Amino acid sequence: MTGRRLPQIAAAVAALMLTGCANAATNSGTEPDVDRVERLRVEVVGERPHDRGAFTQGLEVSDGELLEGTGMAGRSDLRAASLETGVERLRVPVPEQMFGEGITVAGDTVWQITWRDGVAIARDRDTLAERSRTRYEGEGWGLCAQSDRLVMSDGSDTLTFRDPVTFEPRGTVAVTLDGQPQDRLNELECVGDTAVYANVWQTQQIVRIDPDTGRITAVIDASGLLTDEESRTVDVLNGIAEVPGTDRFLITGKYYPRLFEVRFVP
Ligand code: DDQ
Ligand code: CA
Repeated sequence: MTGRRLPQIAAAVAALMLTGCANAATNSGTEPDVDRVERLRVEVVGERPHDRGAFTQGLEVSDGELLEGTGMAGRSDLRAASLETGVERLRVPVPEQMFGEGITVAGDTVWQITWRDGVAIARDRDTLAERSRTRYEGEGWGLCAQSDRLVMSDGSDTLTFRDPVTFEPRGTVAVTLDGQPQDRLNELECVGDTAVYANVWQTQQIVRIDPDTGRITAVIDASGLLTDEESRTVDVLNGIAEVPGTDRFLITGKYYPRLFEVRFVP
């Protein structure tokens, strides 16, 4: 029995090795390897103080302002500050003890979602005043806006697309790294319609996702931003905001004492 199977096993092993070699040959050839995941790091180009009392849940730059949504039941809010000076213009509370999560601007609306309350709040972009509310299924974590849809995370590997006006779901995509599910996707940042950045909960990693395929195209190591001393007083890295028209991003975290202006570089 064993004796007769051995040649088959040997043949299978040989076939596997040949497949491996064929792939290796393809990858080292002139064809671009579309599946290759870039490994990037952050280059700090600037920094400013960040409110150590802010449990940062959403971060986005809009019209020269930095919008920041914060969490924790009874303490959640939404702030708008000058990108130039850091001076805060407005701060409004999240009502009814709800736990604030991601935020994003779509047209003249700021959407602010909540963790387990199932409520998305639509606010006026200028006054940040609540205009309406809508309900959704499941948890709310991160949120960002493409030109014609919103992208939302819920702590799993699934991103849900939503209508930017009604908040109705319009489909989902499963996010993978080298073919394996990547869960714990948290704060999001849409860059154009072809890239969604997400920081991975409880890590110092940011991933760049192709929103149409769910494939992760880059893994960014954002560790080492805080001193050891500072690290002891913070929660997790959370918050990515593109500085529009530049190759720079603002990143921070929950209870972080500083906010960093960075570039993602090889
Ligand atoms: N999330 O932002 C990752 C979605 C949730 C973080 C919640 C961590 C604080 C828990 C506090 C307990 C309040 C029920
Ligand atoms: Ca963001």
